[in-house]
Amino acid sequence: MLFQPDIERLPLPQLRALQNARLKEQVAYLAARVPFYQRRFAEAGIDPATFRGLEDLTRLGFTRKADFRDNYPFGLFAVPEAEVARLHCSSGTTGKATVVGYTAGDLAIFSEVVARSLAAAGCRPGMKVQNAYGYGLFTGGLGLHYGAERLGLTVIPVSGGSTDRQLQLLQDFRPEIICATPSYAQVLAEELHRRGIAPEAINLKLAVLGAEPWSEAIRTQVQDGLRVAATNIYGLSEILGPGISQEDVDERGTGSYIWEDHFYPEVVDKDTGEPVAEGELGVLVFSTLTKKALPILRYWTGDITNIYYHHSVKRTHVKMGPIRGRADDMLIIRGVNFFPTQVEDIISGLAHLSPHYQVVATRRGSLDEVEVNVEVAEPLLRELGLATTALTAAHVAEHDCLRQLQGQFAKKIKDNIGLSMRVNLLGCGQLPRSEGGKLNRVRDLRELK
Ligand code: DLL
Repeated sequence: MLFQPDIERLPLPQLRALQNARLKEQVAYLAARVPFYQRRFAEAGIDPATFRGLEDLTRLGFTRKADFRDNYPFGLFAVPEAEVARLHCSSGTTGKATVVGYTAGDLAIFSEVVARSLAAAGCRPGMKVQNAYGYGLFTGGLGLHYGAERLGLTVIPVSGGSTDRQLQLLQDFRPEIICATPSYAQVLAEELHRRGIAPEAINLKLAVLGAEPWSEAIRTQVQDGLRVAATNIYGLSEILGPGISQEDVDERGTGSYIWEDHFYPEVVDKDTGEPVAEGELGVLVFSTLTKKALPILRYWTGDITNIYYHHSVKRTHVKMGPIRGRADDMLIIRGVNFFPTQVEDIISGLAHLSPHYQVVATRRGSLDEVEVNVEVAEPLLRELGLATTALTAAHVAEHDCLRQLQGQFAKKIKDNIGLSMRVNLLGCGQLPRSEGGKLNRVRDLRELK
């Protein structure tokens, strides 16, 4: 099962018909089983018997993370606990974890869409994959694991972290594929370089990266450092886990295919909740079409992106752009809304900055302030004859080109985002790195005072 042309190339009218039929079934199923949705349907005046499918979906309000919390742990489940084959939790640092459950049938679909994703990423049966997503309650490890097995790959279930062991296995077992968060793939690339391990000592060809936002600059760093073609995998626990969308290895940079036969996407305005035009940015919302243990309608992911149809001969399914940020990650600084990924975009356009950055928001008196810490690219520091790992403000002051770089970056921030931010240039490795999982590049210290 490499490529499923009958599904992945289904002409749009047939895809819509399939989605309509599945959505109607999902609504009838929920109406019979889940009190939360019974109430929601009643409030929205939806009668499952006359529900017409996609055209009626927007009558329903959004399901949000708070609804999971209010129904903790199993209140949204549609099957008796005994029929739940596995439980996972979504990551998240605040409040109670979000619990999700799967029937054996859900797990089979989970494996199938991850296998389909890996195939689109260029993976082929017989290849070996080093799976550096965390195993455990996080959906990344086991999600990728079973999908990889389903595709016929040999899985090396190393989990996240333990960089020494990761590097050893890359050399000894010579897997062609690595699955990891992009920030951890950056760490592996840097460590290979730092330890002087020759590129020929490893055999990687593909990297399947996701679970956190990443940029084209990070793609370049990982692709060059690990000598791989790196593609994006997206997903979230509340809807399934990884494998909701995937970038094709030959169409890198043009968006990730959403597997529309199982997940129906919408993009809505973050303030009004109204659908936006195709291609416009907004909050991504998903409805499951085939889930049994935990079907969810109109889930407000909080992820900001756009969706669009395109002209690929390979597949008909809609594509989504990279995640631009989260509706709730948005920082409001002196009244200006901004996403940290806007800073990342500017960094991508400046040759002498590395993709490692951190945004720190603080409050002095009643005034919000933002600082951007960014590491300077190693070649420039070498060229200047500076110690690459310990750059100080004094060094910056002494070198015209560093001062210019700092000024240029600050000016671009001011011009593009409309905010003045203090820019600190750092040496290589001065900012925190991923310890194997997701990396938080934003520190909002304002509430702590
Ligand atoms: O992160 C599932 C996953 C595992 C996806 C492994 C890809 C690879 P959660 O822990 O529930 O699930 O976190 C979901 O992570 O709403 C996004 O904000 C973010 N996210 C996931 N994939 C991407 C991606 C997993 N490719 C939340 N790009 C989502 C940007 C991503 N953000």
